[in-house]
Amino acid sequence: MKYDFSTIERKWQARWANEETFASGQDREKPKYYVLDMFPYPSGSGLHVGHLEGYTATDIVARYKRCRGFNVLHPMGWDAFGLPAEQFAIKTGTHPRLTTEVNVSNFRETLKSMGFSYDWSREINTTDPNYFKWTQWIFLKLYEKGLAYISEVDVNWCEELKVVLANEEVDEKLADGYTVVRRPLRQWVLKITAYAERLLEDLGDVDWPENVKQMQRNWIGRSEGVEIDFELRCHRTNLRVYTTRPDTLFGATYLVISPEHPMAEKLAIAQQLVEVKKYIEQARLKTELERTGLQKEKTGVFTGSYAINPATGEALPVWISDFVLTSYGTGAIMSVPAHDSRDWEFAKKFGLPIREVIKSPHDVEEAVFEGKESLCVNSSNDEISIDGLDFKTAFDRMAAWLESKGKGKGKRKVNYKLRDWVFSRQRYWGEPIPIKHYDDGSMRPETTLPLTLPEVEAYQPTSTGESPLANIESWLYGEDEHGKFRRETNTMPQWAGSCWYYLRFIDPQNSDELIDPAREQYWMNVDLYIGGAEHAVLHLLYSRFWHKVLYDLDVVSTREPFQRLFNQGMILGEDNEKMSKSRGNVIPADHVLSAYGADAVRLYEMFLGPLEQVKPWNTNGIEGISRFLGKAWRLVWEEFAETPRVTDDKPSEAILKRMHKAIKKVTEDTEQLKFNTAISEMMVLVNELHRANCYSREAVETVLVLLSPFAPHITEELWQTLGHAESISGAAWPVFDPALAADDVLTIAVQVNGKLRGTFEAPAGCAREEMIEAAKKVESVVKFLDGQSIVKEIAVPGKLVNFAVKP
Ligand code: ANZ
Repeated sequence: MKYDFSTIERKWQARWANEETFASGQDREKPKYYVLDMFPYPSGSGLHVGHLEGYTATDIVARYKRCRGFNVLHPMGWDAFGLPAEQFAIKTGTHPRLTTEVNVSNFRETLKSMGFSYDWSREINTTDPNYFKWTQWIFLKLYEKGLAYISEVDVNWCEELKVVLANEEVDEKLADGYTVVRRPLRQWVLKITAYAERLLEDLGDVDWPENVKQMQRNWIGRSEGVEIDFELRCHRTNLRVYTTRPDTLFGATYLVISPEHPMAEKLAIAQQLVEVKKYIEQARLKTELERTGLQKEKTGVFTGSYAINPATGEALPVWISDFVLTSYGTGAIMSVPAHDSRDWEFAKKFGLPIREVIKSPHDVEEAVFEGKESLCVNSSNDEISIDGLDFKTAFDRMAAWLESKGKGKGKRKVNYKLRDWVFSRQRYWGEPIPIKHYDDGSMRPETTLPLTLPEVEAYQPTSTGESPLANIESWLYGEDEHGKFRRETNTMPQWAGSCWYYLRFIDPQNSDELIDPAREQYWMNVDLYIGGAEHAVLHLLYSRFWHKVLYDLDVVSTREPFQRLFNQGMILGEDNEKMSKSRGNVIPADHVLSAYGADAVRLYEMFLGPLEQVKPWNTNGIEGISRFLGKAWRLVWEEFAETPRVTDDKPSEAILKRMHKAIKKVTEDTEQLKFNTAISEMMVLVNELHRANCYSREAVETVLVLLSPFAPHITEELWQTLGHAESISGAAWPVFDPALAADDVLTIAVQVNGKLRGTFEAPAGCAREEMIEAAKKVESVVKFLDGQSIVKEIAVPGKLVNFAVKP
């Protein structure tokens, strides 16, 4: 019988679908395992081989865990709101719903032809009103808790197109020659900052890659510092700065405020006013990155005003510069040019004094010294001295002194870089925000959810920057017992739907609740979440935030949603570049699937290298995998045979040992997601069985079960050939016998100058260096080596070690 992958794969895919082989069980006695993919945005260009990497990995885990007796939840769905479908609609008038439907069905088709063991009865789509009803419900909970509010926020406004751009679109539009400015607009904002501390703290409870945790920590950006009030000369108010280095206060030689600081214009003295106004206007036209990029030459303008340094009593000039951010700290800083590089550059450019207050290894006029490990100098006045103190002690002393000073000159303050989350988009293709605005200025939640999208004529935003919903009067206006109202026209960002989808998979059809508590308690947390590193910050932070809100509402019982996270490394094109349409190096999944079949593609994706590594695709490499599948097939079928070649003989002792070693290796590697080495172990085993002419049922069936999570179709077919009526996906995972799996122990002789002086035991396959090290420690050998110098070391693996020595 020949191996015909396409017939076999189609046969089993149909069978799995008909029999709902992978529906998660209702048996709550069983331990559960929830393994989740980052669900895709169904784009028009379809799936490429890179997308399949993570999905193959989770599928192997799902199938492996089923064989180990777990009740497995392995679902798939679509993150289907978003810009591309909307932009296509603007260009062609096609309703985004239609585009989405077509794309979803292509995606689903490809995933099914990969043989992924999803429980398709749980498929969800974020654009389905039955789904987004609950996204809107969560929004209203946030609103009730005061975690959703309206604020004036700067948006990216494109002057020519008269639309608000998403951050992702800004570069593209600038490249096309459009003007983009920042302009304040009324926006919904979510108070994620209220959860900053918990978002940081609970990172301690999850099993995530350290680099992802670190990225989250950096994004949240907690810092401990002091707010210090500087008395302004000729003004009745103080200027409050935020510093993480109160230990450097004696070295503060000028102050800088951001161009948007409320005092900016007020501090400008008459002679400086024109220049100050000009500077503020210019800053408004720059993006945040343009302002804060480290390479950027510092710019600034002097206000003409002065403020008193509380430590030195000196009057410090107050400047305005755009490297100080409005939205961080107090939007004002004390500059210590000797010990902060931005301040140093600024001082050099504008000729401001530089004063060393941390002992520096070089002249601070020549270069900045940012080191914290040095001690304080030049830092004393009549009331306090911190000279000779280290950072931590000096920090505490200064903070305490400032706090104790008359009226409190300073106050300890924890700050976060994290900003509240701007949550509204001026778009059609998103979840409508379910809020009604009444004529008297009050707001009320929509009473019936879901609030669905009306049909519109055109998908273009209005010229005032509102979403196209603002043009649909029949939808927009209404009246109820509270009076006349206008609906909110903003929609939610694409992040919204993906913030909580992992919960809905647990109870996708529930129309009364977001999730049934008993189901939630059984299935949560997600045990393993695999996806791209590009989601290391925002998606994971946003969903952790919502999860914590739901936890506070008693909707979920766990503090964190995703217990273990794994980022797969990207698969590059054959040219070693990131796959992209513009480079023309994309390898569509469908092409390789029809040429080589799902089992070969699955194995090949995993055999490319360690899952976490970035690696290039190489179509030639699949050939080797196809040959391996042919060899696996021939364990059961000789090419022209009409009956399988499998016998009921007991495998030889040597084969049994080989087999149990393989079971051990494949099991351990699979647990650790080391699929490439698990596959090579199976390759070796299959070769050895052929070499030994071993077609014993016991050995062959072991290979089939081990291989089944990786190559489910071929193994399912051969399993059936061997007389099994039930799917191999339910077969018990083989258990290794530690005695058989253990390395053989050999007795090694130790000679000194050719004379036998002792022996020791070592595992077969022990490396030369290890043998030599062990030989030197054998008690009876030691005295013959003592005081001698070894001129030569000889190790014969598995047999002996000989030392040639001279006195
Ligand atoms: C004096 C000083 C001396 C500072 C020194 C640093 C080093 P993190 O750790 O990121 O919180 N800063 C404060 N507010 C700012 C703003 N709105 N825009 C730009 N910079 C701002 O950083 C806090 C430090 O960044 C603060 O401590 C302040 O500079 C600056 F040797 O104050 B520091």
